[in-house]
Amino acid sequence: MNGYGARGGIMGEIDIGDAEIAFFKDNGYLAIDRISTDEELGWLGEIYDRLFAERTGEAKGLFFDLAGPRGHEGTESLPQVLGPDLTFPELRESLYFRNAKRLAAKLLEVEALAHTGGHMILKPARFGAETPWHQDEAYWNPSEIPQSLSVWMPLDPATVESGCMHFVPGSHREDVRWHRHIDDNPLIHGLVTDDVDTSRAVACPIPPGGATFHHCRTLHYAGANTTDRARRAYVIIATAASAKRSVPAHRPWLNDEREAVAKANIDVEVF
Ligand SMILES: O=C(O)CCC(=O)C(=O)O
Repeated sequence: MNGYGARGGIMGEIDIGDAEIAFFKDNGYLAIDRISTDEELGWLGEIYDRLFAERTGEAKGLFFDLAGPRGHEGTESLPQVLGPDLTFPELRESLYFRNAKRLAAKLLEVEALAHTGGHMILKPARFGAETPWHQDEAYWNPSEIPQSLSVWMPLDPATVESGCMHFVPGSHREDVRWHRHIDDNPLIHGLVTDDVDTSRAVACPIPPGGATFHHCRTLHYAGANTTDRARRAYVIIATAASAKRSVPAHRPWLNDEREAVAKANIDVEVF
């Protein structure tokens, strides 16, 4: 199997079977071509466009450019909204959110999730920057070993040209790589690792309303958007109970960012 699966049930409830679960376990990612309905995508798109047009939560550090330095003037090339469900709690009742939670618990092989949150990443038409190779865990608390995955749903066609996801199969079984901030600028939140064999990478183009799942250690990347249409993506992060590390992992890039933001006197919380 190639990582593509999922069956639609009644009222848009999507399910996956043993083959998809086994594929995720082996490869650290999975792609399915349906997790929401076209009708719901229309509604989600309205909320999405509003959050970005209003730069929701910017003063609190919830809206910023993932690929540009904090506090810079000018158009964002990779704008992101954190916690859209804090502004619109009804997002948590969406078919997408409910399917994402249920399928995430199956893929993580847990009865219940400890936490689910989300963020939205926009690659503007012709201008959206690449999301460089990274592992999500590199952003997170170095004292924990998370049991977590992300569900990534595009609201527009996700193609190689518009910025679909790429994964390195099996990398979820490896360590968290050394990361640095994009352009070696700790005022840029986005992280990149140079320690990746891209010849092993697999691109996962999917239609709007499809989804990819990736483990928090899976190396992944999304290219720049060179098309005439925006590439909107809504990501849900699903986490089961995490274990504590006896010694925190060495991730100095996390402190570098906090220190750089404090030194530049930028009054935002770094998440
Ligand atoms: O949407 C993107 O460009 C990248 C998304 C990503 O890196 C993630 O969901 O972890």
